[in-house]
Amino acid sequence: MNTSSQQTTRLYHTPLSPFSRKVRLVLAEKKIEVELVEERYWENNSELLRRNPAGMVPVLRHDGRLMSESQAICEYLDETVPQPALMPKSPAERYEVRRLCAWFDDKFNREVTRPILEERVWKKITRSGHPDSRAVKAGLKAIKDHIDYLTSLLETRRWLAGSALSLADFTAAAHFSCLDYISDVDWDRSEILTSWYATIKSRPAFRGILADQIPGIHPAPHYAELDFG
Ligand SMILES: N[C@@H](CCC(=O)N[C@@H](CS)C(=O)NCC(=O)O)C(=O)O
Repeated sequence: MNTSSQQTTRLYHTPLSPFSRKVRLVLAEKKIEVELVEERYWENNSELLRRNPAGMVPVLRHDGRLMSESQAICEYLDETVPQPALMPKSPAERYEVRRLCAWFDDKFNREVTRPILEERVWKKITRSGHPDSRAVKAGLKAIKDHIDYLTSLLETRRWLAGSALSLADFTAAAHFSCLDYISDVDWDRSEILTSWYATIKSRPAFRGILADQIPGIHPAPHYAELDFG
């Protein structure tokens, strides 16, 4: 009998969505088998609205539930599949992980990921006009300050939020990997950030997203290379 809680875990996602990638990385890190279903959220999609009234990806079907909001999903997965742990033990350390997740999902996304992907990827896929070079330039200018800030964190920490690998690293890596697909990260700006990304990118959990091929948008030559920069 196939009761709802025995259903296959399924992720409705979009390949170059940083929020989808964050959930894919966490599922892979925790070795949770998942079936990926690609969602074209920009097409009027009543099924997506039924699964998530906010009309956004990712949506995870898991444990008999339909779940949305990447941070909530990842924290749920971390609580229900505790190993390897992606949230630290103390409230102060967990605070720092959540602060950095919000940094990427709010600020970095607003200033860098979304404008650059919108202009360079989504307009092409949805055939909705030419890239606005001013918006791309603003994103590429903003990423410099972010790289400098992350470099300053990594000067005193092994991982972004402290001494242990955490959800903050996967959240950041999800955003960087989308930009790296189209070669929009100036890795020469920071050796320490490049080394952090090379380390996280070489984890088995990263294999799935490194194999992504978006029709009509070729990945940068170094995108799937483990030794780069
Ligand atoms: N806070 C949400 C953000 C998800 C999100 O913005 N997803 C984008 C794709 S990257 C989306 O589905 N956009 C469709 C829309 O806004 O209508 C999360 O963390 O899951």
